[in-house]
Amino acid sequence: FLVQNSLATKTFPESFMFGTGTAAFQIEGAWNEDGKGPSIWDTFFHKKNATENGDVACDSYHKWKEDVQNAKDLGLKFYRFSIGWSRIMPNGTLNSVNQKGIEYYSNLIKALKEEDIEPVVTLYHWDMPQYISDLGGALNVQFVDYFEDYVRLCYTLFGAYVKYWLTLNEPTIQCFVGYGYGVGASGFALPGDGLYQCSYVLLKAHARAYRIYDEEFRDQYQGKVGIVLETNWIEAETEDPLDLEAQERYLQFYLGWFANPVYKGNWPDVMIDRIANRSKLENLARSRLPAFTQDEIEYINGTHDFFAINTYYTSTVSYQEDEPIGTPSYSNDLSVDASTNSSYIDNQALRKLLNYINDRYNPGSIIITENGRATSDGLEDIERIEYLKIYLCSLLDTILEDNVNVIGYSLWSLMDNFEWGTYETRFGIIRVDFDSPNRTRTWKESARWYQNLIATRVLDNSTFIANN
Ligand code: PNW
Repeated sequence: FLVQNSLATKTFPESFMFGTGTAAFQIEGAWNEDGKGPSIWDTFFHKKNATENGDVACDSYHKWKEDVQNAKDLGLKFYRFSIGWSRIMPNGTLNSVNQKGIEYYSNLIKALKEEDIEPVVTLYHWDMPQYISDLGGALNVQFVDYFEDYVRLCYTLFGAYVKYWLTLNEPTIQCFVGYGYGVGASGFALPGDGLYQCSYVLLKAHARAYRIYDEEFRDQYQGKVGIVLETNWIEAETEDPLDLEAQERYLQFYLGWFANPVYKGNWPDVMIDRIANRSKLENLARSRLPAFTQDEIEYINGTHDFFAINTYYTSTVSYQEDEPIGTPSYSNDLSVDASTNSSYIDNQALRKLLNYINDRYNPGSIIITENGRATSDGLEDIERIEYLKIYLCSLLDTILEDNVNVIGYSLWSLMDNFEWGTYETRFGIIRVDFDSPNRTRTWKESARWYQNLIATRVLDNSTFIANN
């Protein structure tokens, strides 16, 4: 398809913030160094005896100065990274606090501040301390208390420097992978119950983290706190009302699952109703979706200072008959026919999604905390640049034409990293040589392109005509 000429050379507002993102487990390595305790992802790959694991990754535990230098040379306004809970609290609790781990993040944060790069800190990007998982992890509601202790320590230590806190990264995926379908840490395959219990506990944990900041730190530090949610844009296969209903149901089950409790109060009605009905038909005494009390609904509702969204692709959905009652699972509860083609780049996806979020949840401001695509190895990553142009063009239309208040964009990722099981899936704008003990970093074409975009704020699509 053609990118319209009218979209050539549009300018990002002066206040718009460009950044890149990473996550502790995916880049740090040094999995047991200087007192760090194991996280569930360390255990997961060690147990599997996988050939690939996060033991060294990009070795950012040792090479963080070079990473900060790259962030500076790119001209980033902010750098999103995560704190490894088990690096600063080896068993996840207050009886083990690791000074060396604290030093690592203090040094990183201070170096960023010195270069005028805003640290945007994810408190929890899936790497739960193993001991907390042994106690039940996100299936044990006491997780909320452990999380409180951890986040309070982070706010206390780093609150003077950090103005943007992200409580949880993509709880949806964590609940799917770790507690629903068991394909990642901690490996629980409980598709009809576990993932809902996980979501119940993680929402309470997020809300607690937000409230703690509000009550104990906000006056002093004036930072902002939010949760990072993720969804593809969901497109209906046709304009048929049944397909449109499937589209909306999917969005409610996927994005609304976490967004509704935080931005409106309680689970989406369609989830409450459908899961309750199916549970009844399964002869259960109560719904597999745990009920929030009125107090809990109010405690969780409003725990946001912005809407942080990760998005990568478009999925297409169409209507299907409800799955028969039998094996309880999220996907049977949802009962839509969905498919994703990750090589198709939809030039309207981001605009539609951002407008949907704005209309539905009215969050005041939106930050794109992840967007990007993987390419095969190499420095000439033209496909990445094409993808970025299309998504950023869509983003600019949203800001300039639709007046949606999107305040920042965090490209995933600063560098190639451990994509939760493989080093082949390369999301970085900087190449990492995983065969070299130095983990040598080399700028790709896209890094130079992004550097230029940040410097000029001008998105130039004139050289970009067609794709696919
Ligand atoms: C996100 N999906 O994960 C994570 O936040 C990152 O850690 C990860 O590296 C990045 O996206 C790239 O994959 C996702 O299946 C994993 O829809 C899977 C999905 C979405 C996001």
